[in-house]
Amino acid sequence: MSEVKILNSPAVKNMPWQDKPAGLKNAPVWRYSENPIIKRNPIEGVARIFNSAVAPYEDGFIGVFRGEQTNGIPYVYLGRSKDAIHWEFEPEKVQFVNEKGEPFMPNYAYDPRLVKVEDTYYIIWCGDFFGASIGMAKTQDFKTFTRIENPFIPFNRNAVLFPRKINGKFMLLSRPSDSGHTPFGDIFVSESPDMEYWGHHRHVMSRGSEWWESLKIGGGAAPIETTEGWLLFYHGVCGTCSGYVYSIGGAILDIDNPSIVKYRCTNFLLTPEEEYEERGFVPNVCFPCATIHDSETGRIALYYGCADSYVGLAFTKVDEVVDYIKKNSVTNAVDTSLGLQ
Ligand code: BMA
Repeated sequence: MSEVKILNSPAVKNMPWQDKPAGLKNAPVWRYSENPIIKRNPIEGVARIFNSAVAPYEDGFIGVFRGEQTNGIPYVYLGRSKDAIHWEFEPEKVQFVNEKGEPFMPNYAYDPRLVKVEDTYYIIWCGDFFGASIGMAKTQDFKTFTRIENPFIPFNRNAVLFPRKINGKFMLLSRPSDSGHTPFGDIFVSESPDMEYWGHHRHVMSRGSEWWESLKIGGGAAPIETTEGWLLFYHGVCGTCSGYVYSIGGAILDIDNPSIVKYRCTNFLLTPEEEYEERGFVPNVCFPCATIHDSETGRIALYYGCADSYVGLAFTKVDEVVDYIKKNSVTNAVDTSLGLQ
């Protein structure tokens, strides 16, 4: 095994973990035996929680959760946990305000990500800005959630922030789209000096290199900084005669120029195969949104939505997963370029 290390990330006390089961085949990513960790009807007025993001906070963990309300509209709910497995949710949805502190609620919000950059936590979601688009807010205390400018005009359905500035700029992965169940999509990266003005857009990687990701791809968890580059867990979608199938893929991006893909795993890392992934509100969905990772041990816990119905947890180790991605890497000239055209 190589000596790949997680960089610029603290050790995590109470890291959620389960050892690799004997006889695991294929990618070195294994499910938590008690999955799903969040089941149906978790909050009064919320039928399902899935596609959600968590982070270490104070002496435990905090998360922003996609709660599908009983009126069918998705919103963001806050949850806290001591062990990152058992979660307690606030009964009310997150109350967003504008810069003046006045209520400023999105019409709806789904697939939230939670990323700490320096001393601020950013929440990024898909919402409505005259069509599907990216919404953002910031908080330092998880009491006040202040909206910041929408980074892009419509349509864009999937955005993930890097956990530190690169060359002095905030960096955001996103997937330009249409407003429906978009049947296409590649990952791009954009940079900003201030989290308000976004530009220098670059193409990162395209759908289509493998069958399991032949329709569209999108950023998943915030990239993890490692000695080999940014480790990205993303989702890849293929179309079948009974609908889309969402799997989890892995790639490693260049540390200073993340539009350059150094390695891209030709195999999926996880694909729907358990009952809670294959059966639900939308069947056959594994949708990664966050990791908790411990720089001391290299352990990674991956949080993913299951069948638009539950939250699942899977584990891997940074050295094993990076080795697997490198060993099974297939890139093309578009992936490995700076992404200008
Ligand atoms: C995508 C997003 C996800 C969802 C997936 C499968 O377009 O809307 O929230 O998990 O479809 O339904």
